[in-house]
Amino acid sequence: MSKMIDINSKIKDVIALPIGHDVVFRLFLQTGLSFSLLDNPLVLNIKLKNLSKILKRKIPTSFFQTVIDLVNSELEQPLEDDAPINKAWWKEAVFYQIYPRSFKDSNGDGIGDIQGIISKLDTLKDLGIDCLWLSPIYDSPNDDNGYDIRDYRNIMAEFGTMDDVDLLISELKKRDMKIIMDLVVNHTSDEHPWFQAALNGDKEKQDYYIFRDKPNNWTSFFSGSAWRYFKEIDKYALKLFSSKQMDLNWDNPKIRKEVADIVTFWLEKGIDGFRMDVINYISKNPELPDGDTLVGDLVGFTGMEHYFYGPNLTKYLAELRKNAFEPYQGFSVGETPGIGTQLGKLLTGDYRKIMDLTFSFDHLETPGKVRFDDYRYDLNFYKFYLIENQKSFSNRYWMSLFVDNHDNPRFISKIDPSNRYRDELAKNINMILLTLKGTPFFYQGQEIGMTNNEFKSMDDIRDVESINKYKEMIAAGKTEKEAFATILAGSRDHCRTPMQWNDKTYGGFSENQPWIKGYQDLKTTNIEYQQKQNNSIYNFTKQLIHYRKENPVLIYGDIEFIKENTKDYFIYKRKDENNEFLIEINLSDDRQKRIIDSTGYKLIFSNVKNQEKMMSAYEANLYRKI
Ligand code: TEU
Ligand code: CA
Repeated sequence: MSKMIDINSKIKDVIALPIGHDVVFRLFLQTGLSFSLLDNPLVLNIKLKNLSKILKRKIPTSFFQTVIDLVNSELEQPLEDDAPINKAWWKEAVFYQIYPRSFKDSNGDGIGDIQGIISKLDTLKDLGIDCLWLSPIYDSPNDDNGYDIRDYRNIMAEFGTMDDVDLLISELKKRDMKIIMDLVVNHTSDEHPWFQAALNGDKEKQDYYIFRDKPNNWTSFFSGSAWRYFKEIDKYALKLFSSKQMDLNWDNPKIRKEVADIVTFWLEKGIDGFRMDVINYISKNPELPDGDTLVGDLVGFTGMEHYFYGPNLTKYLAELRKNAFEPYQGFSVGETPGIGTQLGKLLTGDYRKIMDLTFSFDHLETPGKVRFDDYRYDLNFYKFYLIENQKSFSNRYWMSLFVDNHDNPRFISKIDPSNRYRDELAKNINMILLTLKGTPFFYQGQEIGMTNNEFKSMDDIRDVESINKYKEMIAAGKTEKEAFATILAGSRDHCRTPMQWNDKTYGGFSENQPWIKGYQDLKTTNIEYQQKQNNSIYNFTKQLIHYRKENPVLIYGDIEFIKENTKDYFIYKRKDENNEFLIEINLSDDRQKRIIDSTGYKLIFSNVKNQEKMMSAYEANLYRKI
């Protein structure tokens, strides 16, 4: 347990506490302040009450109180000792996220489905995938593409039936593959029978949700207020996401029991675990106080300090793990926006028994930028983030490694929208993911270098977040052109375009017009073509995945960073008593001098054909010590 902070505490006392550490990191990220300030003793010794000096703006006292209360709400420190690594299948596995709607359509209705997934299992096995993560496939009115669930024990009709799912599970087992599903239990659809009953006056079911007579000032992640009014019972219900995604009341033990039953139902069926949607938002400050407006300005959403690491979060999750996951040894990875390194460790430390991994998003935008900004991502920031985390993770913690998912534009497009070095860059990133210490999660299309989509107008856009945001910008006076440009920069639809299997119409995804249009190059950006090309992104990634499996030092070995302060280079070693690998990466599109001596090493993988005297753009090499 550590000391509480107050207004006279210094910055260094604040960042010594886990919430303080993560919030300050987030603050620096959000405002674009240089992280090197945090190495400066003068800055570290500034008292909280003098913060306005470095932030160069007036700060109201209420802000300080909010921060102090928040930081003091978790005094536990992540345990650091020299325990050996606990081995686990999920530390060794390569995961692959499928967005079912866009993966493979088996019946020509333009919508991906479960039979489509089954038909591609051999390809995924060939690539070396060990475990699939399926975005939600449950019955849903699809306001947010399945993240609004109407029935947790039934399958979305467009995707197939429960028999299809049973077949999928058995086909996976045949291939010695695993599967995790998406557990979306921060909220349900407003069409869920519980919510419908609540609207019909069922008092017990009303207590399943968060109803109030008056809204507070919290804002939704999908624009506007976080509250929706229901005239049926003359009350407002909390909805942090779309207007059809109603937040559940986790303080009600009945909800916790319902969730445990859902988890048990699926684990009993034979799945291997869950990715848990916005799981760190489930415990809200029961008083639902207004959010601090300055905090809201800084993080982009008002109210977050009252639920992003709520008072009962770890208690409810530990209970869920014990009651539902442990009997089946189910694996869990939490999607945890806003959770940084220290809180992540408190959620995943093996001795804590809360969850196995988290997805943190702190690396997805460079400091001072948000997803909807049009800018070029600097890979030096990814390196900085990775080194920070890899260094702070002792054997009790394990890191998830990912760059793409269904909520973000394609990472390689953020780095270089011109696609000039598309192949080199895609291989470079895939090499980083496969050689660092942690569990890699690939997103469909990443194995063939799929890039952002060239949507032509708002008519091409499907995502509720983008549509709401567009309307909000128009209402605020932006021109259609300006508003569309913003959507184009950050839309989640970029990575939701149909998976490209071959160069035929619709990329072999479907016989008919898909539910969302893809405008990408079909000739070479498809699985069939790249499977036949020796030096394709697909084959590079595949060989590296298989090589990682054959060389456990790339999984459990130590990591050592070299010349870590040298800009544009990312160089590290993985080693144990018997093996040593050296990874040498150019993070820029410039040619660079070679700054390490690789004599005594053998080159095993490279994303360039011929190594020249200088390193070429985005060159990435894996060497093995002879
Ligand atoms: O995402 C949660 C989340 O906070 C973001 O990734 C979100 O999409 C964005 O930042 C909003 O500004 C999860 C799911 O991954 C996402 O697809 C769902 O829409 C969301 O939860 C609600 O279930
Ligand atoms: Ca279909």
